[in-house]
Amino acid sequence: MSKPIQTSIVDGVFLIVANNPPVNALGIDVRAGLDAAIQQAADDANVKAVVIRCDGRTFFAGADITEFGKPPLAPGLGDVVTRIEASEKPVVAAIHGTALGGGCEVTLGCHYRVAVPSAKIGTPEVKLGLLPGAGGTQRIPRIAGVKLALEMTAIGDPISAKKALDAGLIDMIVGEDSLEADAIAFAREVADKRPLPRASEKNATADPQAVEEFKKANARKFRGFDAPAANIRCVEASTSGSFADGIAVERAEFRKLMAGTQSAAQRYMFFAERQAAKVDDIPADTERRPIKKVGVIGAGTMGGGISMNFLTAGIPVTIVETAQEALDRGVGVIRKNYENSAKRGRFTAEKVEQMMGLLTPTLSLDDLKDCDLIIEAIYENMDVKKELFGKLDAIAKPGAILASNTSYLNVNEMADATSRPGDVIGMHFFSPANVMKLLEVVRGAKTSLDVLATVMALAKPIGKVAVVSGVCNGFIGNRMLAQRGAPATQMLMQGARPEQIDKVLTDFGMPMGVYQMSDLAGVDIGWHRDPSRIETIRDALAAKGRWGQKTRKGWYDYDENRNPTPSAEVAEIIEDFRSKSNQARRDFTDDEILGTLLYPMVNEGAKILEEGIAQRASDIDTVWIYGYGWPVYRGGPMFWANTIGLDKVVAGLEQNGVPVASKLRELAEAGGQF
Ligand code: HSC
Repeated sequence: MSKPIQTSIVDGVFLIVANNPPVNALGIDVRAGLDAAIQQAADDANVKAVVIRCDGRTFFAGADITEFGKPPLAPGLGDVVTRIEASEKPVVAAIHGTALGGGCEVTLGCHYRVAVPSAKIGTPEVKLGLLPGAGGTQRIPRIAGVKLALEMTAIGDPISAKKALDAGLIDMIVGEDSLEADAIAFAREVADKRPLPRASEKNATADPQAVEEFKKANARKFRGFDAPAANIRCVEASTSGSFADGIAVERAEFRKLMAGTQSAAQRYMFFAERQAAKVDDIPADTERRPIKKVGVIGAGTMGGGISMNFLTAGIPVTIVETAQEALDRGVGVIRKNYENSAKRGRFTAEKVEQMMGLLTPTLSLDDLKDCDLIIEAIYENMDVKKELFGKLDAIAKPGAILASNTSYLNVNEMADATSRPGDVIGMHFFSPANVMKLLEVVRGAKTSLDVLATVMALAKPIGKVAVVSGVCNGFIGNRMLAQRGAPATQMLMQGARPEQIDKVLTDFGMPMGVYQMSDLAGVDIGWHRDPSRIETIRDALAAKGRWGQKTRKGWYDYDENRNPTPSAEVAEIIEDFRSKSNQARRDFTDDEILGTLLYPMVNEGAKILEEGIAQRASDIDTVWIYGYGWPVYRGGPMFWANTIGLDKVVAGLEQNGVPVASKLRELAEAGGQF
């Protein structure tokens, strides 16, 4: 393998070029090479200035995350950055792609920075439960001020080259195709300028009001996470003492985060998400089918949201409904969603028109004949779906992929209603489908490999994280979700209150609890619709018109702004059921509620692995993070179970009389982990 750092001298400028595919992560060989190269430039009397550039698709995208959690190898990145900054000869960073994390910190150690217009610069460490630990929290505020430093470090989204230029984080935008030449010319220009601008020698001005406002504005977003507050503390430290003092704070905070469970969970999820895209038995050379036009059947909430994913990605969509009114309504909602996004500054009005221009509404299934992918998003009824797939079989062109957005039905049955079951697959989007990142890709027994490969690859351009699931009732996510319903009811029957159960889940970090979710979805979903037939608490609620948020009362009472309050009527209904069933009332601790609800889900996850429905435990975790809002700092149910201890999970299940999955028991007995 060639060395990751190559050097040469061009017109008196020492050119350092890194090449460490795929993203030029700053692993030990890169750091050592950089360090040696800077020394070499210092020692060479013919060198007047230095340029650091990267080959491949991007400037350094950060420290090598795979090294984290292992014994540190010298030189550390902080030391390399210090050495760059200490150089007596000007060092220029030549940035393209994404200068992220440690990559951004390398640029901040440089005396000057030039970038191509498409470059992005940022410190996303907070998304890994960390902070920029190589001086970033101290240098950014010294160059760009506290306000931007807070945003860049505690929120972690990269900024454009233009914004970086305005903030002083880069000195010049250069030609998109002439980065190296322009950077060398720039270096020659500044070669004799002294003193050298060093970020560590600047002062950052304290701005307590900006800090308070920032904390307040993001309180909801930061809830439960450790890293944002640590980033904020570091930025504050940059304004109150020397650079060295600030670095000491940064180092201590970094070490604390690195040793914690949250960062371990978030780093695990970084790789889990990327791993999920890989299907073990798809050969790398599998040819994908081109997807240039998509058909969507159903213009309701799901169909509309699904269509938006493709329109936003620039892929034309033909959307089909059975009645003009429903079609118009669906198209109207799509337009309104885009216009609202435009109001928030996400799109220009022009872009909205462009995307709407890609949409063809129709009442005729025949108009789908030239689509490469057709996704049905009609209501969940197997007979109706089978009939539809039969029709599509007659209409769709050869090679078109036929997909169902079912959230639990058997995709194999739909496939068998066609003469081309190899072309049939499940694409389970989550509501709202234009927002939620998860795409559960349901692989039927006969789905061909190239169809699966095509759909998995399609996820990225439409901004989704794809996870493959085998066929079973509810697939990975909903099958596990279903496990918490019965234990929750059982707790109600022993005196727990709906709001108490929900609070345990939201305190854990879930976006909502069992009963809040039921109220949002509709208490009446799946109800038999006979008010005189009352067999469950849910039947009693539905019979009284307590159908959830839509009727302003469900498990909770709602005011006009849909704010919930616990309901006395519901408490009475539950108490009535409890006393009739002769169950004794008892108290529940939060821990008990949590284990009672979540251990059965972990147990089901183990069965899903046993049956080969999910390829790997990390795929299950990816489903839960991106489809159900499981808090990423807890790493998904399977990772979370590992942190709790599988023996404790088994004991909790046994105590509640839940049969333990053999895979879970075996792992627990062997002291293993998922
Ligand atoms: C950091 O920099 C900490 C510093 O502050 C230093 C602290 C020093 C502290 C000392 C104190 C005592 N490492 O995403 P893709 C892999 S933290 C290793 O599909 P894209 C990725 O797994 C880091 N591997 O590509 C995948 O591998 P696979 C801060 C990394 O084009 C492949 O590269 N930086 C890696 O869609 C392609 O990745 C970040 O958080 C890394 N840093 O997106 C940036 N980055 O093919 C993280 C990627 O085997 N990276 N890989 O699956 C990204 O956001 C995206 O990868 C890019 C590219 C936007 C760079």
